[in-house]
Amino acid sequence: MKKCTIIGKTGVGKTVFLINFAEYLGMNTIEIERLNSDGTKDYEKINPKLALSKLADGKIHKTRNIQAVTVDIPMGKGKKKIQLIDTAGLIDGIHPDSDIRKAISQTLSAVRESDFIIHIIDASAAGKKELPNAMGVVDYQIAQFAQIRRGYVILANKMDLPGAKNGLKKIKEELSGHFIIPISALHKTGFKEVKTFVAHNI
Ligand SMILES: Nc1nc2c(ncn2[C@@H]2O[C@H](COP(=O)(O)OP(=O)(O)O)[C@@H](O)[C@H]2O)c(=O)[nH]1
Ligand SMILES: [Mg+2]
Repeated sequence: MKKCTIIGKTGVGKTVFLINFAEYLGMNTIEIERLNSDGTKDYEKINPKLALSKLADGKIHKTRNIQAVTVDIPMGKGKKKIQLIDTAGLIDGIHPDSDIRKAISQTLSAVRESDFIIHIIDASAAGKKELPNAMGVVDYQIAQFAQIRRGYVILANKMDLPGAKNGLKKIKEELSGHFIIPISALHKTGFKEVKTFVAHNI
């Protein structure tokens, strides 16, 4: 099964995207696979509404361990199963909490082993700050590095918020050469384009 890893700074909307996109693709229940720091795995089946309230509340580093959801992506006449992997936000510098350091190191291995990378940026934040700061310096470097591999897309999220249009313009200028799709993970806009792009590039 192909693996698609979702990366991006904490709070950009990775978990909301994962859950709402799975729901958009027709998953009525979401099976969440969680990798614990001791290497064991937990499985949980929940509906998307409950998943949203449990997993995405904007708390810093809520997603400490990698969570994966398997979805079907329509491909031509058939469909293909892919695993979407949520990650802990990458942070700059070395975090004092060893659990968070472990989660970040899990993120980096997930990136290495994935067939496709979805990189989410908060376009409303990018409208306010210089891009490397809005994205996080580590994320910014990943974006530069990812330019050399195929299977990489940037989602400019929170397009429903003020300032996001301006942020999107900055992201496009700064990261020209990348495929950039404006979305609102919360309001499920731009999802059709994401589905098409993933189906064509995985
Ligand atoms: N307005 C708006 N808020 C969003 C959107 N996507 C996510 N959020 C909010 O941003 C916060 C962080 O979302 P979350 O998915 O937990 O971010 P993560 O740390 O990247 O996983 C939550 O309060 C979400 O409700 C969006 O498209 N628009
Ligand atoms: Mg999260």
